[in-house]
Amino acid sequence: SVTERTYIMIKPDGVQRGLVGKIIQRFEERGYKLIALKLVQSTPEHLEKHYADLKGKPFFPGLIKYMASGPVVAMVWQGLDAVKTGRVMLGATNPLASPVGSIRGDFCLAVGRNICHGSDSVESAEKEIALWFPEGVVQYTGALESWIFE
Ligand code: DAT
Ligand code: MG
Repeated sequence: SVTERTYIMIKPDGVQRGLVGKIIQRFEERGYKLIALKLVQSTPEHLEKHYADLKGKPFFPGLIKYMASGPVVAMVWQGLDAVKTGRVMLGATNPLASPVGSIRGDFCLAVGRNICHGSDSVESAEKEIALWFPEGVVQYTGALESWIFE
């Protein structure tokens, strides 16, 4: 639906490499509405909650260390089919399998340095938004909405 929300995060490598503006630009240009945004230095405890489903995977300790190694940009984007289309815009988990034109397909190479995160279902999006934005998101009317949605 038009009010679907997804949690998108620019990982520490995306921030360090100066890709924040480019990644935000893709979501803006596609027509999604930014309803929450902050730069955060996360902690291993918080990241273990975010990645709870992956606990036990061999790469889990390295993933937590990487994700806590610097600030991340936490964002919520809203709009038609935000979760699934957000994932398409990011590309595949492995950047080498990501099409050119996707964020990972254009900007990175290694699965352990894949620069961005996007929720994989509406249900995980709700959980992730609550975890990263306990203070809530911002509500406002997008001035261009009637030009982007029927
Ligand atoms: P995604 O980020 O595409 O949702 P995921 O939820 O399965 O992928 O995994 C979360 C992150 O963990 C992923 O972005 C990068 C890392 N990861 C996943 N599989 C990995 C692997 N086989 N080796 C190293 N890191 C991996
Ligand atoms: Mg995932």
